[in-house]
Amino acid sequence: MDYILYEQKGAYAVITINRERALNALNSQVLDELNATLDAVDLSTVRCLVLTGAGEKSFVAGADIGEMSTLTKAEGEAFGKKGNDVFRKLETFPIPVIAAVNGFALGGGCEISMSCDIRLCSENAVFGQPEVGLGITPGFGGTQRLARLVGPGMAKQLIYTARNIKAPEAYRIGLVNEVFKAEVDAEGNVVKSAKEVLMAAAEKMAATIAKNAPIAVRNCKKAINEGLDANMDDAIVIEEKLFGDCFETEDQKYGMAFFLDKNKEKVKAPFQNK
Ligand code: CO8
Repeated sequence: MDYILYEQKGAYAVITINRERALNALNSQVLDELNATLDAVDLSTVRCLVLTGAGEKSFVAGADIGEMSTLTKAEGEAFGKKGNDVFRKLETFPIPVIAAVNGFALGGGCEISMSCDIRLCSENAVFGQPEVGLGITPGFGGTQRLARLVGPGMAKQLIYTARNIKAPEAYRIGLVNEVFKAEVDAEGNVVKSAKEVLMAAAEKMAATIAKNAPIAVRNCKKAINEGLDANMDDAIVIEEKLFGDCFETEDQKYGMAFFLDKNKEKVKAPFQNK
């Protein structure tokens, strides 16, 4: 792989989009490699993913403008589909994906972060959908996911104006869950960069998620995702089925037996993904 780094760290893995010279912009090759990386994740051992961009400056500065600049209508639609297919794979990936947004998340960068389950960012993060300034629409799901995440009024304002927003505003409108600052000492020297603090927090969260019963976590993701696309009567049935599905798993039997055990001196053993 030229543009994707993959590192498994115990029960979670970190995927890094590694095209720092172009601020990790998404060209066809990056999208193909990301697709192949997701296909190769060992779901028998990996229980959560963290997605980030290489370097301190940019998560993903969008789809590759150079590559898009000469596309025909048909090629534009095909490029949109390529991105959408990978982003949808991320969104419906069986295990949770945390976006660790380290800087620019513009256009396709904002869109890929919105395909993840959870967004955390560094204090230098900048989000936006600048597409209408380039003569196109947000074509990797931005018109759909931004409206669902922050509401149609705010999404329309951001998309129509093409205005970028900084981390505190992204936090205020609910686009990110938490913003991480650099650690400085008493003299004001940076001890840990915002990216380092962000990655530590994202990986800690991934490890925490990975400790919980894997089948239950996967079913929660499915229930939330599929339920949000349904009316409440259907959504509650989706939840019931996925709830019922957890029973008779070894992890459910073990998790409940451990709680009910009156003699809990022993340490809780890890869940088995069974
Ligand atoms: N595509 C290609 N190259 C890029 C991109 C990009 N999106 N963003 C940055 N780069 C490259 C620059 O060209 C530059 O390369 P070089 O050194 O060879 O000249 C390098 O990265 C560094 O960038 P800058 O020198 O511009 O760095 P600055 O710090 O001055 O500026 C910015 C940083 C503000 C992030 C600036 O680079 C910028 O505005 N980038 C473009 C942001 C943008 O508009 N993104 C949205 C793109 S459109 C999109 O994502 C559509 C998604 C849906 C596609 C649907 C398909 C049909």
